[in-house]
Amino acid sequence: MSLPTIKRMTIVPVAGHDSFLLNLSGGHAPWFVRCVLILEDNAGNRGVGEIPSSEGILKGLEKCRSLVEGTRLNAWRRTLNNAKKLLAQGGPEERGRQTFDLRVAVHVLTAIESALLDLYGQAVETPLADLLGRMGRQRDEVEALGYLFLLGDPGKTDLPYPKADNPRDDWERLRCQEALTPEAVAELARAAHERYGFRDFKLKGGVLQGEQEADCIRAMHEIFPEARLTLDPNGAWSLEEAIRVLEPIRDILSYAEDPCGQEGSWSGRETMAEFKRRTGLRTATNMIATDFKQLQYAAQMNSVDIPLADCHFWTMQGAVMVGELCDEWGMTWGSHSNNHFDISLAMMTHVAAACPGEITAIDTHWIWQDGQRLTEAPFEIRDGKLTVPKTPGLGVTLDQGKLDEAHALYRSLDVRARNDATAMQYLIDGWAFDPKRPALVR
Ligand code: GKR
Ligand code: MG
Repeated sequence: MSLPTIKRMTIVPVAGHDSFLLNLSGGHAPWFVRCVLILEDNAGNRGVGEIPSSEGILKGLEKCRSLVEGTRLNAWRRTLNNAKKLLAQGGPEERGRQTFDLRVAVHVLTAIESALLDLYGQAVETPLADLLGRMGRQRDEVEALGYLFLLGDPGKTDLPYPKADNPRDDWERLRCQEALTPEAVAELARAAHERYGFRDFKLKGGVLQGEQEADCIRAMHEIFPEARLTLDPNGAWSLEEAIRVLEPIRDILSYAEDPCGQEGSWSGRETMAEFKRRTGLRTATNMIATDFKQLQYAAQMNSVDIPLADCHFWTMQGAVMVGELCDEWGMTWGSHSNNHFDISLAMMTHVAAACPGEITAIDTHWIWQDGQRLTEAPFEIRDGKLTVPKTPGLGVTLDQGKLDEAHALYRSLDVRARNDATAMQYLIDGWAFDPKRPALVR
């Protein structure tokens, strides 16, 4: 069967609004930037992909243009392979020590892969989840966790953070104001549960002293005793600190996400293995097993139980491969996230749907962005779950007007990549990132 040809590739950097979310890297700016890739074929269909944005990523996509335009959809694997080889010429890249991944090539490849598979799925009338992995779709619903953050007071800055002028519910009100205490975090959990029905929660740590963050977990456990809870300081604590902070709450913690990391002459995979051995707690990571080589060593060393294989930095097929390995090796697959629009939400849903075996509730920042959109009907989280569509491809329709608005916002800003230090400097004069010190501990 001869499938359509890719006629045009369009790269659209976009921006959206964000609250004052705190993490080890500082405080989120009032905006986040993403990049949307659109491929149009000569049958008039559009395929899309969404990834983080940076100057490097935009250049990387541009570099691949001639390898994508003019190719047939039948050859989507070859097209991806060619792009991968070209991008590899840039040499090895590092994820960096920030909470987010700084690599270029893998993100670029994922955008192309998503848009190609979206188009291919439309051409062969098959949903993307059914095309992924060795076995295709494994489930029709994907569980998400309530991903909570400690929040800075927007009133302490002169930055245009979103205001909840007519909040629809407590969640819309609370996500715009300071939350730095166990009580405030418990309120966020309650409000998120009421709106989205989450059963499990994650708290982003690396902000307060570890013991104070453990108290936030205790407060969440008080109101949701059945919930699977986790805390993620992005490796901010030393091994001894991680043990001191988390041992007392081990019975209410489902797993610990990157409790420690690289330290002196020890690698992050070594400290995490030691942490697991000494506490008996399960561990998750999006920092020390971020490619197949690292995953191999993490598995050999027994450092990690739950690799959080975010499709944006594993590729969609790569993330499902991790899911397949987890299933074979007796590990648990999960997905990490960063701020994202609804195209990414769809990508993550399809990927999670194709991972075999028992997976853990996926991370998503969507609840912080809910109300903004680039597609006509964003997937919804109901009863803590996302429904995997049965429609061909990614199952989303781009809303051109919304895309144009988000692009106009991007152009109006001089923000070209994520930077959490600037907002943080409103709270602490001269604040600078330190991978080993929680953001508010200075
Ligand atoms: O959005 O501030 C954030 C998170 O800290 C993000 O950058 C992390 O990559 O969600 C992430 C994580 O699980 O480490
Ligand atoms: Mg993490």
